[in-house]
Amino acid sequence: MGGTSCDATRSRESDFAMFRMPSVIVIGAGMSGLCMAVKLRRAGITDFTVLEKASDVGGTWRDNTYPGLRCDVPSAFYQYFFDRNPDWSHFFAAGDEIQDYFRGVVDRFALREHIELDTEVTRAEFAEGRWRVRTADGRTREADFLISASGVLHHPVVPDIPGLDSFDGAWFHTARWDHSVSLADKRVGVVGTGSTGVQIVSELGGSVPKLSLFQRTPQWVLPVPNWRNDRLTRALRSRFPALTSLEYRLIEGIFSILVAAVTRPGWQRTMISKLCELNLRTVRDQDLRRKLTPDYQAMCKRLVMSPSFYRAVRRPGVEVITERIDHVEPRGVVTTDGTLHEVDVLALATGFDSHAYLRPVELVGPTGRTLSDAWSEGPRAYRTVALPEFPNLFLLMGPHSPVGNFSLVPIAEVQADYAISWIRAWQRGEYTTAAPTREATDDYNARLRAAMPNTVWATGCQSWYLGKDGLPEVWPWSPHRHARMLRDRHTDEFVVDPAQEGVWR
Ligand code: NA7
Repeated sequence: MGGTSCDATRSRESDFAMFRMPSVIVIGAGMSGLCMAVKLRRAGITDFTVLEKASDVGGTWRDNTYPGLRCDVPSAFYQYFFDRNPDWSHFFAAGDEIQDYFRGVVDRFALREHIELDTEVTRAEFAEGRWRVRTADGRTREADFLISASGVLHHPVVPDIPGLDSFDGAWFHTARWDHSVSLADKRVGVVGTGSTGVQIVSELGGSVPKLSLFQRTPQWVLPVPNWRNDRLTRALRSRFPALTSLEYRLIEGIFSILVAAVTRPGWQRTMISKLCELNLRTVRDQDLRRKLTPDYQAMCKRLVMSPSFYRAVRRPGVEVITERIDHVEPRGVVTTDGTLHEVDVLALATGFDSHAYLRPVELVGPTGRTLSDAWSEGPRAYRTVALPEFPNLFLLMGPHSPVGNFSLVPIAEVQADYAISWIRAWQRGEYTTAAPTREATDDYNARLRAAMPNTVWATGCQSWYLGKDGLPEVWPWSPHRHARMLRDRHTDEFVVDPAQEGVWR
């Protein structure tokens, strides 16, 4: 390992350590960026700025406003543990309620003065011991630390369907829903049957004159009911906050069954598969059931949770179309069998580029290495949170984070705590610049890859979990193991304060 040891650095710098106040720039004011901001504030760090390219906070919950939007993780577990809301209206909250929660976080933790909206980061370069962050308005800001919190499912994938631009009606990606288009009396087409497509169909099926669902691959659906939290429950939670903590832990425990099911073969996997099969059997129409039957294992794609999808597709006016889309023409969608499916509005529920991460922001490390170079073979990080040759940079929701059918919120909290522990060490004068070694990063990634064959994501289906090489790009073990892994800083796996440029490896 190049560079001096932490202890040596500490003795050299401890005299002024107590007085060091770091400056921090966070990219993104979504769920993980706000989490980081609260953790910084609570750590007594005052010089931090969250740069957000949009004109509001909330990330996913700001961008997605489609009909029927709900989180597919129960609200009691999709919230910060440090800010538990007793008032969730339903077991699975609707999108606007979650967005309100995140806006509320800004007020409850007095973050407003730290957030710069409409400020898009275009480039960040580490030079002379600091990050220089350039924004689209031409300004450059400097900071000791850079935290990437730019989200996982952020860049919508708009498929290259021939003729799409010739369509006479309105079309849009579901993450850019055009609310100026009234759906009353409209024939609506939905392309895609991930969680988004399923939620839209469950909401609109039967309430618009015609709904055509263009399904390329059927999904396994777990029918988890979405009950309303009555007034008494909410009052009790408010009165006894320990109940919200109990509920959080209880749901976390239930989710560990799901996590076990996705990460290794066993009774959990069998049980969830059986529940999905039983749910499918509620579709009595043999032809429809055949169309909706997947030919891969349950959970290989992200498991869809819906108590109402199979009811919705049986409603009058709803059609599941399994012929592939050939092209779009002014009146609607033409499938490969030559049939024209006339629609007035076309919603593309076609997912996101889950491997884009920070990009198109260009990161440049002290050796001149760029993020595009570093990730030419696909996104790889050190323990999900850092990158070799990019010192004083921490990633939230970075490559291989445990996002497979789990709540992203506790993951962001663990990763933010890890970043804080490094920043605190910096404050104590233990180091000035630090980045993980390439060896430690390679070792860790080799262990990850070796564990992938056990996971359900590797059992033979296409999904946004898979990388270029066909291997899953998610965490193959339990989220608890991820939390344990980040409990310690593992300073021996870092290059700390190299004597000269160029020894970051
Ligand atoms: P997903 O889960 O990535 O689903 C995208 C869907 O769109 C999926 O059914 C795809 O079919 C389909 N798709 C993509 N491209 C096409 C084309 N060209 N033609 C037809 N169908 C297409 O995205 P979601 O927005 O539903 O969910 C994203 C996550 O958000 C979700 O996992 C939750 O965590 C919340 P395919 O299966 O690839 O054949």
